[in-house]
Amino acid sequence: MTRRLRSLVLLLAAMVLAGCASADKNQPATAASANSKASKSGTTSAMNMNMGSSTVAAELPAKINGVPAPVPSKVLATTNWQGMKIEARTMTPATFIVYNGTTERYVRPTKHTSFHLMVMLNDEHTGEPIPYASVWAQILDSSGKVVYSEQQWPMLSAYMGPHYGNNVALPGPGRYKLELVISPPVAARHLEYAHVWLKPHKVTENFTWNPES
Ligand SMILES: [Cu+2]
Repeated sequence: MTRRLRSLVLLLAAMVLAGCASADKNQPATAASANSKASKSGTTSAMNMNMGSSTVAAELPAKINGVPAPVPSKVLATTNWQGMKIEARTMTPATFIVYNGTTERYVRPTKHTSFHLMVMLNDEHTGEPIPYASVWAQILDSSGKVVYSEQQWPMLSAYMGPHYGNNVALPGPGRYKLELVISPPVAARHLEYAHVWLKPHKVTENFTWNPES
């Protein structure tokens, strides 16, 4: 009798433990599926707001490895090329490290640096960054003179995600023209990316640079 009772208690304990464990395991999956259901159906907009952008923003720490988040200032261009979302924007000047496999070089902003140029290439359907492309950026002043012309580094950032960028020094405030040349990603592709981004693509956009604004 006592033996039976003990084994029953053990069995119950085991069931409770197993139940807890499986509940824990299931929780993220359940929450995730609820998330996707909510966002797909779009029935509860308040829920969507909570689970959407605000959640992402709340998850970002103020500092990562001692580095504070950069401050975005201005969108210079945004366009779509065969399902690739192209966005160029300025950020506060940034220090970054160019690592070539054996040596590393720090690139620091100077007093002439106007902003950190970031070009983001993302899949329009999934939002995933598109790597292995290359980006050349050229900036012309209002008289048509080239004041900046450089290849953008493929860059990694915890805050901004993978992007293409560089620090840019403009001669001063004024009206400028940004010209980007996006070259096709050099990579093997799954079939959903067949027949797209096969030739270099040019993006041209005018912008005004005013450091005070
Ligand atoms: Cu960057």
